[in-house]
Amino acid sequence: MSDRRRFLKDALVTGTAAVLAKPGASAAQSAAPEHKPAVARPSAALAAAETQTPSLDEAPAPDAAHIGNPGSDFMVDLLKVAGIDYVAVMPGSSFRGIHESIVNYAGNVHPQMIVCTHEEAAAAIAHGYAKVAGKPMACLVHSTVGLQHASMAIFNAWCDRVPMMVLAGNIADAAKRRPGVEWYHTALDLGALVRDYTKWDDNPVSLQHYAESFMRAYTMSVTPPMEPVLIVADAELQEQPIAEPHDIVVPPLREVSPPVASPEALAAAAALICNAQAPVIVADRAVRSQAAMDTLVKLAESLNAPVVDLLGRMNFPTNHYLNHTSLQAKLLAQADVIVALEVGDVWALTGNVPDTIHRPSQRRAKSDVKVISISTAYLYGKSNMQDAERYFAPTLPIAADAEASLPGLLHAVQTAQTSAQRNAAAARAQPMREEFDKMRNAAREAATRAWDGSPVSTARLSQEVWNVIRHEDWGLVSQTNFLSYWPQRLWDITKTYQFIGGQGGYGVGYGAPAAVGAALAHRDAGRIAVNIQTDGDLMVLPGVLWTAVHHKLPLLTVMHNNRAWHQESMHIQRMASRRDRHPENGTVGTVLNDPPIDYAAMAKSMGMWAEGPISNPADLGPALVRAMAQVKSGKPALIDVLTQPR
Ligand SMILES: Cc1ncc(C[n+]2csc(CCOP(=O)(O)OP(=O)(O)O)c2C)c(N)n1
Ligand SMILES: [Mg+2]
Repeated sequence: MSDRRRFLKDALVTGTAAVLAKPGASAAQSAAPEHKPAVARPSAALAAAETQTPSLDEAPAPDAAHIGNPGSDFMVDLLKVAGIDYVAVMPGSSFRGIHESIVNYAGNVHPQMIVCTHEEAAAAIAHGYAKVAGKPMACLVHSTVGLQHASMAIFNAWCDRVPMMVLAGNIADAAKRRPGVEWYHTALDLGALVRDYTKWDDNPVSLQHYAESFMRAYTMSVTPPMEPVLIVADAELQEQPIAEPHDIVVPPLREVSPPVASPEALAAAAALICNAQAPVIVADRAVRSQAAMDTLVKLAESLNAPVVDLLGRMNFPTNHYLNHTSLQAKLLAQADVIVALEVGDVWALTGNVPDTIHRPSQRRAKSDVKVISISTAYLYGKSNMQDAERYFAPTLPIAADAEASLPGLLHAVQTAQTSAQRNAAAARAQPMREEFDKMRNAAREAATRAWDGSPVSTARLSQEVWNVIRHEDWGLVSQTNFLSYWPQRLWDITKTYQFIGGQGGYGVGYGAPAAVGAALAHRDAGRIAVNIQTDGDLMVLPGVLWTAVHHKLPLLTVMHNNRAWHQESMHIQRMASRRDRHPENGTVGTVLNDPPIDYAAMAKSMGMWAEGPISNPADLGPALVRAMAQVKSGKPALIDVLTQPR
């Protein structure tokens, strides 16, 4: 075993400080690939063209191949130590050192490259992956140009409180930049491009600095509130041999315990909750694990309190009699105590600003309602991006991670409850069950209304998809706000991994790549993934279909193809109606039907099995069965369905 491999194994097994041993010339050779490179070597001509140099003399010097023990091998070791299995990449020469190290030094496993056709896709894939895998992946971006492309997806992940390691190449030393492109692909302060929506970033100037900053960044990213972080990997650091390997100390990777609510705060919360006549629990980005979902179920059951799932995460089983999400407005209006768990917009639980001409603030809750808010929002925030929502002072604000605080909250409630309160809670069970049954039946009834309609209704589409996945181990990897939440209203979604929430920052273009990232994590867990995919979203980054095929992901994509950015049609119609001018012109600039897009042909062109467009709802079930056969054999498939707007 080479010294380097031993270092890595020690660090992985013990997590303790390790000193990088210097491999000599022979050791450098023993770090040669265990696996053949996954990509063909570029020709000198290609390399020169990529760097836009006028002469082949400027192509990478052959001696680059003989630099043993390059810094980028060490950078890849750090990814291994952090347990990062995948790095999403669109190639770019500012990180060619790391790219080559992943391919040849790591053999393209742990980490493996996920090949992307756009950096925004790379970051959004990492976003979707983290929400299923429960750990971050990395994306590697090409300095100024790559980071700007990735920025939209980093923003979504930041709004969504999702961890991600963004690594960006750069060439700090001006004297080492070749004339031309390398100057454009360097920034003095690269992190400034995304600093408004990353938790932390650094631009290390030595490998020791890199190691420490990498560990600091990783630790901050995975500590609630979880957020993307950026490390700039200087090209010189990547490409030069490590000068004094003995002197480099890899700091240990230590998990930080998340902030937990104090027993006093939880006792105060429990007293309010147990006294309530009409308590309501509202969960948003609260639940990350099945254990937390199970604890939330126990908490709700011990109170027989209805739960409103705002679906930032999959917080509460859809088939549980206390899931009263559809009754949100009525419940919040009647509540005397609201328990808000990682709710992004706590103000909106008691107030509203309607989309009317004067936008008056309105009250939607009782004037004396007591609000308990457990949230990491009290611990972290940035100024520029206005994700904080309107200021609200709850009765009892608790600065803590809801998931980590749930066991304590359950315990506090069970301890505080008097027998009279227990009896009052027990008496709520039957009415809650009846209300739940009424709600589910009403949803089924509503779903049948446009059952045979063509184009296909979103309810029918959702039900047909449910029919083909319900007996599999599956995960829904799309947003359901575009579907009037039909999956939540009709399906039994009982595991936290079966739904991943939304974009975070409502940036369109997240859906398709996040589905691919989530499908990657589901595949590793032996599950299939299903994505009900809107058309406007797919057109932002259609290249992710290729990535899904390239990496053989078991992902069923069902197009919700309403041939429109339909939400925007509605906005223009609303404007025109308000101004008393031609609402029928609301489709100008908001539809995707001239020419119509053939998504099946698009998918096939990238090697994906596909059918459609389907407009007769009776054809949908059999097509889905055929598509599922593909997916179950480990390949992605797409069905294009012409749908009604929502
Ligand atoms: C990056 C970005 N650009 C534009 C918008 C505005 N926008 C919100 S919804 C939407 C339409 C999305 O179309 P589609 O995905 O087909 O969903 P549909 O509205 O048709 O249900 C657009 C363009 C946005 N949210 N994000
Ligand atoms: Mg659409």
